[in-house]
Amino acid sequence: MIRLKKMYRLVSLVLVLLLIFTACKASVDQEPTKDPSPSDQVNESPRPNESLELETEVKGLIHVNQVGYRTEDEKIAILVGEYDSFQLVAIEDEKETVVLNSKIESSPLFDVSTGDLVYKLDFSQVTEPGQYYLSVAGAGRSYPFQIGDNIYNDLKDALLKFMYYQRCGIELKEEHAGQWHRPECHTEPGILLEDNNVTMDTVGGWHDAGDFGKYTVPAAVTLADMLNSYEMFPTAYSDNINIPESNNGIPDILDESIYALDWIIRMQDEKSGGFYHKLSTNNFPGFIMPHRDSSKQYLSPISPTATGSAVAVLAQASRILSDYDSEFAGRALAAAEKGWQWLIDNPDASGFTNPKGVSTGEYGDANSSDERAWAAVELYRTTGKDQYHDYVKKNYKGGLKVAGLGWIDNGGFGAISYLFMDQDMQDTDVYDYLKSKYLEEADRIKKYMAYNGYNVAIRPTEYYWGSNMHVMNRAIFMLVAHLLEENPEYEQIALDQLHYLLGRNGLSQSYVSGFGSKQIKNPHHRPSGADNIKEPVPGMVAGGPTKDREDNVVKNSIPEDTPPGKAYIDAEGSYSTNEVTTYWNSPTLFVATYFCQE
Ligand code: G3I
Ligand code: 9MR
Ligand code: ZN
Repeated sequence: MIRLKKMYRLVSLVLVLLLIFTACKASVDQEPTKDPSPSDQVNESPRPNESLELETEVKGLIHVNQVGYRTEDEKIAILVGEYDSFQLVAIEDEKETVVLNSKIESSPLFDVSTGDLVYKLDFSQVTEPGQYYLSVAGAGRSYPFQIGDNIYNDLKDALLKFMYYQRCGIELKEEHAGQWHRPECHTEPGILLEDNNVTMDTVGGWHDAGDFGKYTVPAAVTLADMLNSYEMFPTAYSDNINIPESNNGIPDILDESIYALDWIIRMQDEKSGGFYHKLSTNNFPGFIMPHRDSSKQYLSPISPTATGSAVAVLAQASRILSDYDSEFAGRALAAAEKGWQWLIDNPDASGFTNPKGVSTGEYGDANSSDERAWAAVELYRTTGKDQYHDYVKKNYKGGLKVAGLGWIDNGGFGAISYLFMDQDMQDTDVYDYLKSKYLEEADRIKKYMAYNGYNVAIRPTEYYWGSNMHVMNRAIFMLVAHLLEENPEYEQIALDQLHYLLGRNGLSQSYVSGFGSKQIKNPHHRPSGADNIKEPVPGMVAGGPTKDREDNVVKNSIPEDTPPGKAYIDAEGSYSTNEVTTYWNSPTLFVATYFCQE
């Protein structure tokens, strides 16, 4: 029986490979063709009284951004399979009007990440604001979506408000949190794992994700995205997303950042200046509400990655906040410079691994050259001191890998900061090197896009745990490249990643709770799972499909031969595909904010 099973597997593997090869060959042989621009397509405006049979049900074959498209933007949907024509239907007061009836002329593309043969439906010429859907005879209809301006504003505010919902140590009052209000949690002092007689006031900060752990590096990476997006697009941020600090004269994104920065400062060891790696219970709790988690929280040892990333964001925060809160800005800089001294005193400190008896999130990373270089750039940009610039000039090639915008590799934050600091502070060699590396990587991503059926900027091999973070970090990367050297193609690639996240993907899944017709409903998020409220907390970005099948729910419910771009399940138990974290929201916030600017 087993031999038969193996034979079957082998045969099906060969068949699948053959299909992929022939289809790939087809798509590679066909130089990636430019989709016919709207003007090329045979677009007949519907003739009066034309009786078009419109599809009535969604069959999951027409993928759209389920929030919508801005009026002047390129508007493309992805269709799976070959069909004749498509109709764009306007919905107004329950009346449906066909506003575009177009032959499908785009060439097919085999998408390796999903196994789909896809066609592009281009309706960019339609700019009239309103509610629409697409209909393709035989392929059903799409989910509805908007065409309009400012259509990403609610998304932007919800992505930021999620950080508030992650706050630890305070009550989330109903006036701010609505139905997701909850009592204060984790108000006890942190206990030093290395010496249980020592406790520290480490109340505050954000729960990392679906768990209640508080981890310095991911918190710092989240803050870097938030502070970068504020530093680059300050006018796009409001003071009224209804958090306790709203309408205090400080943009809410900075108020929310201060809540986490204040906690990061508390994670500093008074004596040595190093930053503790995390504060968590020794094991993950069950699916309970935060205020029900009464287990002791322990401070795991100081680490170079925690210290480097904390120093970096505290130095950056100090320069941004100096006009708003000079006392806090001063405290942040003092902590940053003290932390830098720990880095200098501990050049060979080993990377963090979970101590014995601790099984919560590890965020293990043996290489702190990126965090150290990032810290030096931010300290230099804020203070102008040569000692920091000297470090950068010695270490930029190894430390500031431009693509690193995640919790493991984060030298890219240092590269961005260096590239955008005042010109008179920059060393020409460093600047020229970083800029050329940056644009080289942007062009690599651009080239790859021609071969990807869903215009998503990660390869089939890059669907790791938290793949949506990698997608949105590529979007940040392309926006920064566009800001470095204006290129509308770079900007479009960034927008395509937002389209992907909001439903234009192989599963027609909107990966953001509260947004889109097929939005995530069962995130691996303890408060959403234990609050007896049907709707999850809104504005949360799920990790997304992964190729590595790292939880039992995925293993037991998704067939092994599922292509990486479809290996996702909207199930509470799937923490490797359906958890949420502050540092998956923060890059999405950066990108959404860019496209909300007036
Ligand atoms: O980077 C390597 C890549 O080089 C290699 O080719 C690939 C092999 O597939 O693995 C990649 O490493 C992955 C790593 O994330 C970086 O992407 C690992 O497979 C993957 O297991 C690891 O997952 C991390 C996960 O914790 C388990 O450690 C996620 O990034 C990280 O977001 C997640 O973080 C958890 C916290 O521990 C606890 N709180 C929730 C949070 C989100 O789930
Ligand atoms: O809830 C935990 C989630 O935050 C982590 O990302 C994940 C992997 O470390 O672990 C989750 O906790 C599970 C634990 O690992 C195994 N027992 C079930 C726990 C809840 O799903
Ligand atoms: Zn808490």
